[in-house]
Amino acid sequence: QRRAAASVASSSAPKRGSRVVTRVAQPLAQPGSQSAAADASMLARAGLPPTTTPYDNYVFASIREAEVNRAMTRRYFKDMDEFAESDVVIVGAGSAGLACAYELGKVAPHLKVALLEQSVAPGGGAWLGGQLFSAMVVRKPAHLMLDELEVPYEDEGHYVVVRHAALLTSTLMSHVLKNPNVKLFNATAVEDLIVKPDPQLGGARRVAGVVTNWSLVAQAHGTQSCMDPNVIEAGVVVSACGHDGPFGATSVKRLARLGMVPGGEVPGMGALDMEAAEGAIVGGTREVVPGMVLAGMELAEVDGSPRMGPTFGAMIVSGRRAAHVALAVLEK
Ligand code: 48N
Repeated sequence: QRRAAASVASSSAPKRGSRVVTRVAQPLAQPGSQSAAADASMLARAGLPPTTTPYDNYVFASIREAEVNRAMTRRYFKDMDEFAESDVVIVGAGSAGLACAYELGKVAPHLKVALLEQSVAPGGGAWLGGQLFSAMVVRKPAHLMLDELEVPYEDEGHYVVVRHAALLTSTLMSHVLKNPNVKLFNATAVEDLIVKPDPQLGGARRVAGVVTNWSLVAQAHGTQSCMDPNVIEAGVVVSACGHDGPFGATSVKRLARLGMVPGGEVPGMGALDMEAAEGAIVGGTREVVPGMVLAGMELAEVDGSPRMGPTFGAMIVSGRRAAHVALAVLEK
């Protein structure tokens, strides 16, 4: 039926150069194929000459509402079941989290990666670039990732500029989401950590997963009875929650409250110093506590390293580096 519908639509398209004649193809006798009649009567009512587009008299295959429901919910709940135990949980789908998921998909595509993003849309600060000025600066040599992703840019010598931040972010995201072993759970907040004593560490505590909830529930805990959170067990957690916002630096704040941050206190990110900041973030990307790797700007919270403002090379490279650190943790 689908093929028949397509052939009806294509045969009604006028041949190039022919007099524009709108032949109302006989719509397939299918429930809901109202577009043909709608096209003709709408134009007649408006007294408009018939127009001809490749999409005139378009006929969809029929569908039932329950089919759409099941097509979505079956897959979502299957994913929740499958990713209840993930090799890697990445908290935050901003530039660092996405770059980490991308790198894992490249070097270890067999690993099950759950990517958790509290917003409805992933991307974090990279989605819009700095302050809605949509061009994105990436300092060399981090631009090599853009070559790999075939994202066009303008070369300014020691840095490059992507004309719209969303071009980089959406391209990176599409590569990540093509990997069948990566599942993005968006609108889903990590609101706590799973922490257990690790016999291999002489009983010292290790991060072993995350506690999640719908973001709106996580934000409304104070007003709602506690809607029970969900949990995901992980071989290693990579946290890239960024440095501000209602959910910013979630993991660092939780580690601090649990008394797990090495040195005991969280200095918070330093003032802006673009020149120094990016190297500090990439160089500092590491397993901060057993079972948890920090990447991107969340790391600045625990190291006190300076912020860099709207330049994104360090986020990309920190995320990629975090992937390799996470692999090393899994191999221990
Ligand atoms: O973009 P962010 O905030 O974080 P990064 O580290 O990926 O990139 C940082 C970058 O955007 C900058 O801040 C730039 C370079 N500016 C620096 C500066 O000097 O100001 O992405 C973090 C993502 C966001 O999408 C959040 O919504 C999400 O993580 N998130 C969470 N998702 C799930 N659960 C949480 N608890 C959570 N917390 C944050």
